[in-house]
Amino acid sequence: MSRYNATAVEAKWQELWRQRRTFEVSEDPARAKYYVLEMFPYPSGRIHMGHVRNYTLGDVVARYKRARGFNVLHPMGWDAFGMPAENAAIENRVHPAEWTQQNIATMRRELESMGLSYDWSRELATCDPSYFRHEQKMFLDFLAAGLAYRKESWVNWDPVDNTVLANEQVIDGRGWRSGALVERRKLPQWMLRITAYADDLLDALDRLDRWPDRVRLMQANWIGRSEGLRMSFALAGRDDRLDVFTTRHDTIFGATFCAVSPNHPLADELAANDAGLAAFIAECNTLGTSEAAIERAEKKGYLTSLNALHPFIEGKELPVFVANFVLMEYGSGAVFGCPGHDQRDLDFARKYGLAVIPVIAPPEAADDFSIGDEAYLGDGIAINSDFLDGLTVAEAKEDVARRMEAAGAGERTITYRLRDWGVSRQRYWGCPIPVIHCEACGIVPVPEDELPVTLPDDVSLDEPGNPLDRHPTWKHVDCPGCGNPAERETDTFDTFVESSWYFLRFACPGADTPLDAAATRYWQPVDQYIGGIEHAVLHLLYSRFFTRALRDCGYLDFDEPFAGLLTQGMVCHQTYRDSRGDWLFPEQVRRAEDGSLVHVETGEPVQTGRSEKMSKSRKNVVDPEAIIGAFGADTARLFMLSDSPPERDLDWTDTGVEGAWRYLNRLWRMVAEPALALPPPGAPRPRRFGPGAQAARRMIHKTIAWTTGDLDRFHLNRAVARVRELGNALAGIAADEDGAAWTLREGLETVVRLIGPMTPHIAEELWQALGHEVLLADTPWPEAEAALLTDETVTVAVQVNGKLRSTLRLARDVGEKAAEEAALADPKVARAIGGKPVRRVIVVPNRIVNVVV
Ligand code: ANZ
Ligand code: ZN
Repeated sequence: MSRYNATAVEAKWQELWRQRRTFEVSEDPARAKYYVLEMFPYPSGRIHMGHVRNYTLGDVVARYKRARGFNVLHPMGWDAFGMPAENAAIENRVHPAEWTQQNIATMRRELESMGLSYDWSRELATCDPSYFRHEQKMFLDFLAAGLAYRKESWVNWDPVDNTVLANEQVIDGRGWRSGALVERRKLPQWMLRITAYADDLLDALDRLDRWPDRVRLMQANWIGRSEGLRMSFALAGRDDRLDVFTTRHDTIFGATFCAVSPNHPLADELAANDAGLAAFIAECNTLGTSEAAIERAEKKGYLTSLNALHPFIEGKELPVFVANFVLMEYGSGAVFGCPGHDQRDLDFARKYGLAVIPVIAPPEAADDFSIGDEAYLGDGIAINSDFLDGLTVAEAKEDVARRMEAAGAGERTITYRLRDWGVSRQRYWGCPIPVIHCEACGIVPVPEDELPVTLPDDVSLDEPGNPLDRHPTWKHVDCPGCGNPAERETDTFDTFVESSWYFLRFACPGADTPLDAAATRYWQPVDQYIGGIEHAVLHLLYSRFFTRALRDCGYLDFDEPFAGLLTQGMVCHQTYRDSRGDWLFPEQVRRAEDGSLVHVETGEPVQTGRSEKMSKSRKNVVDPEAIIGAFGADTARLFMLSDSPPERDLDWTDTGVEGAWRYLNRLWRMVAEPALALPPPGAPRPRRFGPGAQAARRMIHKTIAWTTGDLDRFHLNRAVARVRELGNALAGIAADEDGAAWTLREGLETVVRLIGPMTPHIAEELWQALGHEVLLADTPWPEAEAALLTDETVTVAVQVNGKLRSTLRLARDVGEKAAEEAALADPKVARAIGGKPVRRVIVVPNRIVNVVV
């Protein structure tokens, strides 16, 4: 037998699967479906190890479920709009469309070389008009249903390039290209009303019992439901009032100031006559729009001339500040500050010399309680609080809420941290938003028979601003309503819009309508979704919202797009630096004779650093194509699966890869050159099995049961280990036992079938070598024989002439002959027999062997 040639074998089976359309599926109401999906990639250039891990995990699930008899939908496509294509266009003078198509071609070829069981006939790219035309139609339906609307919102504005920047284009507060300090500006933006579903999106998390708890918690925090009280404060010397939102109205007697957002109408009004305030507001607006940036910034305030009147303390006035930490978009854009019980308020009070009054104390310290550097956030009872004194936090809240409501100055409310989703991007390489602006008619939807609105090809990307806006002709159209000259919307969608429904389109990629009802009913929802934890909030939440919005527009009739979710860990690698501290690629490092690591060319010593997530910036990357070229896809897949559980991080090591490669070669020899001449496939089962064969059979069937359970629970590393152990166990079958060769075939076939989902090429090759004509990919999953799963051994007493001489552990039901042989071979029994001829052996199955001499 020749050595295992992974390259030739893998190409052969990939071609055969392709020719036979093995993984292409269609609706079949007679069969149960299973939809497994990996998060589709952005076509950035080449696949990386994170992709390899993600798609290997998905492929194991797909092939396993297929073998279990499910009609498995396992598609792949491309999240093909986005900024990198525009950046590449600027750097390399290549059109974003061309750059994207080239990358898709490269990455498709790479994925094909991994032997993934995709139904490629369903491939889609979101930048294709045949895809996004349906998205435009959905948007128009959202618009009609009030789920899409336009609103003035804050954006990052680059004052030099005169353009809106995405959050990731703001680096340390400056525009990524101009380096100018970024400003906050208000511009009309398209919004999707995700907040309409806030409660439902939150409540339904409880029912997603096949999602990781961590992801559900992150989504719950992101939605951020808060029950509180809207309180209105009278303002000294004015008729209008100040509304604040609080969740801690129990602390009202500890209030020592109020604060409003720099974007609050009151701040605006006061700034008109206060140059200092106007400057302060301008400074706040350079912070950028992200909540994280606001969270990180030093807390600052500006004291205004206003004072709010305490609702319960006659004559007590609270100074009103404009403060950079108050968000206009949350609650009512204003707060009362209680330094005793909020750390931010405490820091603020210390900075501006405001009083700190503790009003909640731990029960045991109620008599003597003061606040130092730390606000008291715990539970307790009210102190220094007049009529509230002695009440618990909950009771005090209730009392305050009731009194404020009775006075007509308060209302219990629920607020959410979740904001409506701003989907406008002032970019070229995205899906055009299908509306027209007419001076007379306002916003006019593009008529459906004019969809899709496609992008113009001839654009200049290397000038600042939005190329669609600058284009000489594209935006000029006649108004569909009145016929007068009008302008197209020049914003395109956030690319998260495309990824919010691609999983739906995979069920009916060729349909004329956005979704085909029958296909949707059959295939949806996704049974198992697999991807990175970085998408825990946005992508997954947007998809959950989109599904609900489509439901309400009559597209489908379910709520949750992903019944099961697996978030895989990262692929990590050790980091290396040279003596100057510059990062080195792994291939620039070798081991010197003394065992130390040195630079391949210079021989200089190399410092090794922690193992970290593979990233180009640290150069700790290994190119999947190089690994697949050298060892084959099965080796890469096996290594990805065997070292860590899927949800944990995985360390990529050369020795690990080599170990996987050696195992596959061992497997090859074990099956292709078996230790015994095997009976033909399907040979009838022998009637008797020797003890070793019987024990091996129990191991075979237990391994089937265990591995099946492991795969059902995603314990894929454990499944690999079990299959490897089974291979070792088969080596223990003695050649001359009853049923030995038959059992060896059963064992080898089982190994091949169980490892099939993980290393499909070598498994397919060995299945053929074992004499099978039906593809392994078309062969059902093995079933464990229940009888072989019970206690495999029994204790048998051995007597010589009626006297107990020894006990043996024997396989249950080994048969009389095997029991007799085992008894006679026992040294203690042999001593008792003392060389006398054996006259008779009486076997009581599974209990006693009596030797008569
Ligand atoms: C008074 C108070 C006293 C508060 C105290 C806290 C502790 P969550 O739970 O996240 O909803 N807040 C309200 N609106 C705000 C805004 N627009 N920007 C920044 N902060 C705002 O937080 C609710 C609390 O956040 C509210 O309760 C309010 O401060 C603050 F000892 O009111 B609290
Ligand atoms: Zn018009």
